[in-house]
Amino acid sequence: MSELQGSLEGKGRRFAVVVSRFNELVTEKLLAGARACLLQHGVGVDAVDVLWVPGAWELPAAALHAAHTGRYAGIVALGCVIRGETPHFDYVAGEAARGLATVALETGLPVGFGVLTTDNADQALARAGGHKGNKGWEAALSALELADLFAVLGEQHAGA
Ligand code: INI
Repeated sequence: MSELQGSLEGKGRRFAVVVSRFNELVTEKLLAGARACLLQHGVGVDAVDVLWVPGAWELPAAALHAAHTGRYAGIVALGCVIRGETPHFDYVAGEAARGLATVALETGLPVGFGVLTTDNADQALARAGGHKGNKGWEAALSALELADLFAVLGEQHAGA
């Protein structure tokens, strides 16, 4: 029996952060958290590409294109969908989540999910560096861990 868990070492790896401008007051804080997390875990400052998109709806397509470049060990997707602001909250939030999961499964790349879905702006800000932490940091952390896990699995597969 063997147990595997990816390390959080980011040195030598390149990441794309796709981030939406909609609710930018919140998403810029998610971006700051994600960037700090990647840099603190050894990712080079020039090895983080930030790709801005209009809204959460556009995140999956941008993540898919980033994945297809073959440049990245992982992708971090950041957005903020607030229920009070839109009757189509469920479509935007649901499709962003579904689309990002599809990108991860179809490309095999880790996609950290840092899309907030909240009832109001206060709940979002609390999760973007406020008293509930920073979901951008958490999404970057999961991308780092899975990038390493997938690399280890790839090496094992090559050596098998
Ligand atoms: N996009 C968001 O990221 N968050 C939202 O809360 C939101 N609202 O409220 O509508 C939102 N809409 C824009 C959407 O993501 C697309 O950018 C737009 O429909 C153009 O395709």
